[in-house]
Amino acid sequence: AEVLLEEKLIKRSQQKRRTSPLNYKERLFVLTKSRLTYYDGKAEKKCRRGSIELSRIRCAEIVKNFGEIIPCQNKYPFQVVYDASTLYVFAPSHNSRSHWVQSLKEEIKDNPVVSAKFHPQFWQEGAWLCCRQAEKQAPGCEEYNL
Ligand code: 4IP
Ligand code: ZN
Repeated sequence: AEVLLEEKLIKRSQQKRRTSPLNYKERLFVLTKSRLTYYDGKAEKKCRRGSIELSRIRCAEIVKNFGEIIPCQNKYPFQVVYDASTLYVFAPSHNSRSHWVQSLKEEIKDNPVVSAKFHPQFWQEGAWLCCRQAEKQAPGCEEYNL
């Protein structure tokens, strides 16, 4: 498939299991018309670690940060919300993040699953920093605009 965007970015583990570690990994992100996929570029053979069907994405947006420490090298976070998960990705520059968020928004704009609301800040240590709700699936607290 045609590659719309491709760049080395850093991602936070999605912590899908209760026992999942919280860590940050550099991955090669590839956006096509149908999927957002990330690969381990350091592996001997480029190895696919995760892939999200664009039709399942409910929200793609920057993450607002008010001075919380970002424990990885890239300081420009954005979020990809799909199914019951949120993937946090960290871009190396404002520009890079804008490209990713704008491209994702363009590709998901006709998705029936797009959310009316979202959380503008991180889910961290058991609560949303934006609204302090302590339930991961709690409804978004800010209007989402594509
Ligand atoms: C892994 O930690 C990696 O961070 C995975 O990221 C991540 O999967 C796992 O989270 C997490 O447990 P270890 O490498 O230390 O085992 P990647 O797939 O990029 O390697 P995600 O879902 O974030 O891709 P869980 O919760 O999915 O298991
Ligand atoms: Zn919130």
